Order: sequence, then structure tokens, then C-alpha cells
Amino acid sequence: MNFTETLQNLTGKPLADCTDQELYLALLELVRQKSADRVQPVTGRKLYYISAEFLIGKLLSNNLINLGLYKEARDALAAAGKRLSDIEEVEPEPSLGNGGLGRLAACFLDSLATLGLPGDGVGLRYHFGLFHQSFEDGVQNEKPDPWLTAHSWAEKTDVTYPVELAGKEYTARLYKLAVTGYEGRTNTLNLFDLDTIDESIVHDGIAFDKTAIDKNLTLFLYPDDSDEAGRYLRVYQQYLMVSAGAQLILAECAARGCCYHDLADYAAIQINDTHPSMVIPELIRLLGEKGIEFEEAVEIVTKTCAYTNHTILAEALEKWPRAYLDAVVPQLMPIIEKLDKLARTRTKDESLAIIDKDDRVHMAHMDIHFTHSTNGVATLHTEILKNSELHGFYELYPEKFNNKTNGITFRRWLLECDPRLTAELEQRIGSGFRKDAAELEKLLAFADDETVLNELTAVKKANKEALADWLLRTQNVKVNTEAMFDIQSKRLHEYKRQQLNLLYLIHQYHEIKAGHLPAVPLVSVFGAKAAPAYTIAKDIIHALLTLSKVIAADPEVSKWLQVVFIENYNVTAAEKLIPACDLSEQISLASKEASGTGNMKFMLNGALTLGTMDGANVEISQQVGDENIYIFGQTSNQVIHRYAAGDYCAAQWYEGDANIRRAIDFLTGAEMLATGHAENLTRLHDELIHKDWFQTLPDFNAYVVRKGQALSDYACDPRGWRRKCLVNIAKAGMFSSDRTIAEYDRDIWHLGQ
Ligand code: 6GP
Repeated sequence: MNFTETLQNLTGKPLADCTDQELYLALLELVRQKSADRVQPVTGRKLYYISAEFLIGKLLSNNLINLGLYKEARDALAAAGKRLSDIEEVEPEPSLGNGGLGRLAACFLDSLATLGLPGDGVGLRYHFGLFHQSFEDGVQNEKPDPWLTAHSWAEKTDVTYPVELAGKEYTARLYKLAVTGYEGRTNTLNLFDLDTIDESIVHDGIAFDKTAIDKNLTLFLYPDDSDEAGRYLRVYQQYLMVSAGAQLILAECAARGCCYHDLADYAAIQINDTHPSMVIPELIRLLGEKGIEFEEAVEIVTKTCAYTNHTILAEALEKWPRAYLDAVVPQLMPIIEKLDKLARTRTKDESLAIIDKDDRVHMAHMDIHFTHSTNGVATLHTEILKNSELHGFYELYPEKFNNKTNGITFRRWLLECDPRLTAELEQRIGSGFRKDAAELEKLLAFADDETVLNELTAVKKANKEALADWLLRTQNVKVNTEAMFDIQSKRLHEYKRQQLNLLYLIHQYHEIKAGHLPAVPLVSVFGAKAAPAYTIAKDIIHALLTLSKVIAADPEVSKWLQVVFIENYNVTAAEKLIPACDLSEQISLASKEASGTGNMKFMLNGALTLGTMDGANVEISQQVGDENIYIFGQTSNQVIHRYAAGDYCAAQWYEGDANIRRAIDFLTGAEMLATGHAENLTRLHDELIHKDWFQTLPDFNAYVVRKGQALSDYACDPRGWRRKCLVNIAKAGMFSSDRTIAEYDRDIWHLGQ
């Protein structure tokens, strides 16, 4: 049977007579059947990657590529007058993550399956992923973002586990989602849910009764935790995930012959940041029920589990008030107390305790004491953990600390999102890079080949046209594709410093007004969601939206400068933006971005990085060399010293620098106030002068100069620019998540052995 016939069997009628929805469902079913053929038996150690987030994005095209069906599907549909790209649009995006941490988990699942390693995900089946963002009157609005339809990728099973929350028993049901590897095996993403969730309790955007646990527990990814009920809900969610997950792990291992004493020979558990940390006491509790004594259970769990840290921001290192855990998981508290006592026998240092003197439970501390591995996600980040944030732990357990620089799956972030570049690469260096990313280096042989450089330019131009079409169709904005495309897309956070970019744009506005024209017109694109309760982040969005309108209304400036803030940035949008980018903004305050993974995606797609020496930017700059990246700003050591000295005073920078003053004061000047809201703009203005926690102002001038350099290189030396782009693509191989996963396996998991 050929592909058309197979698909037709599923739709029950000629493809030409089907709606896009019908074709989508038929393809979904086909993927289901084909991926089931690739499920393989597990021997030896199997990985369980427990994570509160799996930002998987749309799955249809990704699965078709991984199963080797993409071209056949596209051609069969085209023959019936249908377009695969239209069918892709029918699929709702599962936005089951906030940003980097969740997207990394999704890339890891892809690489595990591609490398043929037995490794499943464990998480929650949120009914609504991250909120849907829209802008109304220049302000972010949040609405639920449903993705579950009658037929969706996650399949309901008959498997359920009892989970006790606040003394009441709930039933967690398992849903399984097939994870296909590229020419690899099929693994599973296990997602838990309750049957009793009631979507109708959501009202007024994303508000709902936070206390009705049986109805709300898995409604939302990260419910707003700005109030106590929201924080309790997170503890409820976390325990549902780890308790059901731990029961699944024990059941699967037992079915393979494990007697629990030898759990570490059957399972490796990776704790993705602190959200799943309660899996440690929960496993000890469950092993206790199987008759294993506390001391041995601690040993087994330590051998089985490993922990990844994804941030040094203090507010993200979870510390739960003991009262919360007493209320929600009273069955765990005696175990956590025993773990705290045990940890205190290993060190006298009070700051390394699990339960502190204020009765807060430090989840990361429990992870480090009672797992065998703690890793950071880029070299600089791991060094900062060892030397400052977690220094005491490093002294106690130097052998536990290791680095695993992040990576991205090239299947989604090159083959799927940039078919033009993929085709160009294949023509030049063959298709080996699809499986072995290091082969991209072969492209270096063409660094001075005029034809290849011109073709890369043509690919970029075509991708910019495609982005322009998409922006017009979905956001109703028209952009000039002759301009340089400069993109900052990531969560909105002060440490990521979208406000630095904002101040630059205001500075440019003034320069253009003064007749100092830039080397090339600039389209500055932002994509970012702000946490619903994060006021200043929302003010930054408002300021950018307002500036965008002010500039658009000024013909003198709009010829040279355009600010576009796209609505509802998500994986789908990222796949459109990244291939079209010329300049990638990675401008976090040095020392604050653990790694970044957007930086890798942009580089792979031939954009040049404008960035600080932070996170994986450091490794990108080592790969490509100083001449192929635009680095600026304070180093992490300088930043750390400035924080330690405690003498940073933003007002001094504001007073002492006319350009900075002009840019900041514009926020509350007549032009902005005529269009925007005084409350938001004034708050941001004052915040920058009086707080500026993330040291925007000391980096301002260096940023302006470096960005000016990038613009002029782009405009005045196009061939040199394109050569730099080629080097970036060629050197991106090390940032494949296949490499990252191979390192985790080699150093931490030892899967299948
Ligand atoms: C993020 C880090 O901010 C980012 O730098 C890193 O690339 C990513 O994790 C993957 O490692 N952290 C989070 O998203 C987070 O929620 C608690 O950390």
C-alpha cells in the first residue's frame, strides 16, 4: 500500500475531499501506529526524567520527520491539492512549559529516543498550558490556552495510582504520549491527571478557585503563586507528580524483575530543578512500605537520583515553609526531618541544612545531600554554583558536581523549522549532519566560497520574507524585509534585560531625530510573556508596545526603525522567528542566565549573537571565535563583585550620563504619555533610576557601541557578515542535545547497562 492509500484508509474518503481537520486526525493516527512499531524492550537501567514542564510544542511535523514520513506526507497531500503547512495549523500547541527549562526537557526526550536510549519523561497533564497572551490597550492580557481535544497525542490509559494530599485520597490517572526519535526508538512521556478536573471553574481570564483541589489540580501550568493559595497549589501539584511518578517507576521496575533493593540497577531518575524534589522522600516512604529500612532506602535513592540546577536566581530556588508541607504532605514530613538530621551529621554548617531555623524546607539542599550528582547547565553556571552559590556543598561533596552544557534538538530547530537551510546544507555537505551534528563543521570548507555565501544570503532573505508574511497574516504588521532583523525572544525578566534593548531603541529614536542615521534600517522584534503577577515585567512590555506606536507614527524615524512585539510567543512562533533572524539578542546580566538555549537556536540558523559573557554565550564565543560574535558588557566576575560590594547606585549612572538620562526620561516624556499609561511608564522610569537590580545602566554604552558595530558590519561588509554566519552554523554542532544527552548518559545515567 502506498502512502496515499494508507492515509485514505484512515480518512475513509479521497484525500481531496477531506477537511484539514480530518487529514490532521488521520496523520495523528498514522503516527501513532508507526511509532508503536518502534517501541523497544528495556534492559538494564532506564531513565525517568521528572519535570514539571515539557514544552513539547506541536508534534505532527516533528513526528513525521522523525519517522521518516515527512516528504511522503507532504507529496501525497500536495497531489490531492492540500498543504501540510495548513494541516500543521490545525494542531493546537501544547504549551506545557514556561521557557528554557521546559523546552530543554522536550529536546532531551527527542535526543534520548534518537540515540536509542531507554528514557521516559514523567510530568503532569495540564489542561491549559502557559496562558495565551494578547495585548489590549498596550497591556498584556492572559487567557487560558487549551490544547486537549477529543483526539490528542496523550492517550488515556487504565493505569491509576492513589495519591494522598492533605489526608484525602485522590486518583492519579496515567496518560501516555509517544516520543519518536529520529530514525530511533519510541519512548514515552508519562503525564498524570485527575479525572475530576473541571475546566468550567475558570473565569475572568485565568482566575479560578484555588482551593477546589479536586477540580483545579492540573488545570494550569504554574498557577499564579503570588498568594498563599497559589503557593499551596504548587505543592499539591508537585506531590501529585512525584508520588504517581514514583509509583509508576517502582511498578515498571518490579515488572522487569527488580526486588527494590536493586532499584538503582533498573532506574536512573533525573530531578529537573527543584519542582520534583519531593520524589526523594516519597521514594524513601514507598520503599519503607516494601519493607526497606530508612538507612538502606536513603542509599538506594541517592544512587538512583541525580539533580540538575537551572538557575541561580534566589527566588527560583524553592524553599517551602514547613507549615505547607505539614498540611499537604504530612506523610513526608517525618522523612524530611530524618533526612535533615542525617544531613546535619555530615556537616556543622547550618546554611547547608534542609530545614532552616525559620522552618523553611530547602528543596535544593535535599537534592544535593541525597542524590549522587548535581549539575549546572553551562560551564560558567557550574563554576558559579561551585564557587559561590553552592560553595559549601561543593566543599562537602566535590565529586557530585559536574557540568552538562545544554543543547537543542536539531530535528526541530533546523530540519523542521528551516527546511531551506537544511536543503542548502545537504547540497554542500551531505546529510550526515542530520544524525551527527559535528558534521556541520564540513561547511567551513566553504567559508570563502562566493556561491555558497550568496546562497546562504538567499536562504536568509527567503526566511525573512516568510516571517514577514506570517507577521502580516497573524499580527497584522508589515515589516521591511530589506532591514536587519534583530530579535529578542525569551521569557520577560529583568535579568534578561529587555529593558536594555528598550533603552537602546529610545536612544536610536533620538539619534535618528538628530540626523545621525543608522547604517541600515532595523526591525527589532520581541517575543515574551511576563508572569501574570510580575508588575515590572508587564511595564516593560507596555513601554515597548507604546514605543512601537510612537515610532510608527513618526515617518522620520519609522523609515529606519520599527519595533514589533509579537503576541503570544510560543514554540510555534519561535520556529518562524529564528530562521529569519540576523542578530540574536542574548543580553542578560553576566552571571544570571544559567545557559540559555535560544542563543544556540539562533546561531544554528545563521544569526550572529549580540551578547554578554553569560551562560552558554561563553561557549558559543569559544566555538566561533571573537571575530564571529558581538560581545559586550561587564563580565560575571565584575557583576559578582559589584553585588558583593553592595554599592551599585543606578541614580549615579543616570545623573552622570546624558544619553542614559535622555533615554530613561523619554519613558515619561510627552510622546510616550500621549500614547501609553502614566502609571506603568512612571513605575518603570523610577525603577530604572532607583533600583535597576540587574545593572542595565553600567552596560548601556557598551551595548550601544557594539550594536552599532553589528549594524555597520551588516550594511557595509555584507560578504564578511555572511561569512560570520557560515562559521556560526558550522560551529553549532556542539550545541546538539544529542551531545548533551550522551554526556549525561556517560557520566550520570549509564542507561541500558
Ligand atoms: C532556565 C534558565 O534560565 C536558562 O538559562 C536555561 O537555559 C534553561 O533553564 C535550561 O537549562 N531556567 C528555567 O527556565 C527555570 O525555570 C528554575 O529555572
